[in-house]
Amino acid sequence: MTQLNLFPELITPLPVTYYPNFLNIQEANELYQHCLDLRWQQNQIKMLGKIMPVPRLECIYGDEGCNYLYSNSVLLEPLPWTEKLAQIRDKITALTGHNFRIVIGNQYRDGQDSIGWHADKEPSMGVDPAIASVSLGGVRKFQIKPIGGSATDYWLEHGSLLLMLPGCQSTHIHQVPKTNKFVSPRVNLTFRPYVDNTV
Ligand SMILES: O=C(O)CCC(=O)C(=O)O
Repeated sequence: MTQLNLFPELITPLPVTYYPNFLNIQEANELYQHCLDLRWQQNQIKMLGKIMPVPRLECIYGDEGCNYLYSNSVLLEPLPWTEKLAQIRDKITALTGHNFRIVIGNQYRDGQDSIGWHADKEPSMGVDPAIASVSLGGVRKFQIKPIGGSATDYWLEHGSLLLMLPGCQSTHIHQVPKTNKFVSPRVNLTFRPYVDNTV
């Protein structure tokens, strides 16, 4: 039976595509092990005039010189691609048609590690970037909402890919909230474009 939608403006699709089985279990396990050996660090961020530790570990790999500055405060300078990260980057490009120059890793050691509501609008990614986010390890809640709207929850599974489509960062914000429940450690890899704004 076809359902008549009397309020089409209320059902705007979210600007994301979720691929729960992007990697099979063996590929996901191998990538997770590889990621645990990456060069992680806890950076310091300046917020409301205070300097505080970022509530998660971070790393960055990518093309030489594709430095990433976020929140006007944290500068990430990429190490060269590892073979495995480059393979995953190429697999995402083959699936989605989008190209990426850097990958930023987030490691959530427990439920108190998190990332608050934000959009990824750094000029170094150019206008309307596609951002591809691979999840490994423990499942965490990822929330996304239109600016001023209400949130949709995704439970990002081991080996999944969430593609935030071009335009998403202009209209929506997202977060991985803290939780007091027990959660296993999780690694997230966000593959991002880079444009050289200086030429
Ligand atoms: O960990 C995630 O799934 C999201 C990470 C994120 O929002 C970011 O790196 O900007």
